[in-house]
Amino acid sequence: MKTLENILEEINNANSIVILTHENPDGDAVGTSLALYNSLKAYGKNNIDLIIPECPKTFMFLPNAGEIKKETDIDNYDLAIAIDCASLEMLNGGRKYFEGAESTVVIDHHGTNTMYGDLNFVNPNAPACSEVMIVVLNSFNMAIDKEIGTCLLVGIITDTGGFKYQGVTAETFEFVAGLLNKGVNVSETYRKVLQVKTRSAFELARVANERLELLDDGKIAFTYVTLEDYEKFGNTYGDHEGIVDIGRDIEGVEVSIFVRAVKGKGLKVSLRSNEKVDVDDIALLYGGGGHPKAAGFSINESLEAVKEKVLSEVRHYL
Ligand SMILES: [Mn+2]
Repeated sequence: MKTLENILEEINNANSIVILTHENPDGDAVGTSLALYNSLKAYGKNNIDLIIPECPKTFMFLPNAGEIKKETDIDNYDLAIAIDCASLEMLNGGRKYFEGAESTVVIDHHGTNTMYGDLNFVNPNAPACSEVMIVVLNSFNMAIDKEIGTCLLVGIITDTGGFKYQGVTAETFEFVAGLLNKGVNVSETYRKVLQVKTRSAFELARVANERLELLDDGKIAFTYVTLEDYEKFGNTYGDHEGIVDIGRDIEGVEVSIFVRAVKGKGLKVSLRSNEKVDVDDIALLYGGGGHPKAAGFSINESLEAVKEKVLSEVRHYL
């Protein structure tokens, strides 16, 4: 494919490369960007940085995760590659590196992607950016070994909720079969990223559980956590993962809404839907994005005001 040939040419021509991903990074963001980082290093690219300001602890077991940087003082990389990120705004802290780079590439799977790179390789049908990356690495003839495969698997299992979301395809299992053949340990990786919870994450989920309200005849689930909760339990990045699914998994719920406070950044609203509502339409109204059944946005207003607004939007679509 021409776009991929052009991307490889940019990689070959670049002396310095930076890899970036979206704010509040999840397993797909970290796993896919780390897979690319490890692949490009194996390819012989030594002057390369992977910048993730707030990397969740859960993913620190991945190969070379210790090399992830929070920031650098380089503002003019030859090439910036954004992974799993739908828009320039969502790069957040990474935006300055992207804007300062000589050339830019976007590799993603969000239907809401704004095509903000010089070159954009986006497949909205892929349930995880990791799947897009497998296609990219195969086309570059870059070998996927056990270590890189483990990074990619983390992306697939987190973005598909452990192979259970609607976006999963036969290809998803074919990709995973390929990773198994490379020696990737699926059950161990699955347990580490989807099942084991830190104590602080458990405490946060317990509070969210207690506060969960079922509204509109049980069609809408709503819950939230505050900055005080985070302080009380000593939570770190990523501890909220999975809380929004508590509501979605209750029988009869169509839309699950989870609001959490983010220090210095107002509120982050996560939306999950079962069948009737495409929640990315709602997220787009507030400058966010995502997928039809999983989306989110940030907003700087009081919890009560946000709750009222989001509920009225959801009711409109129900
Ligand atoms: Mn993703």
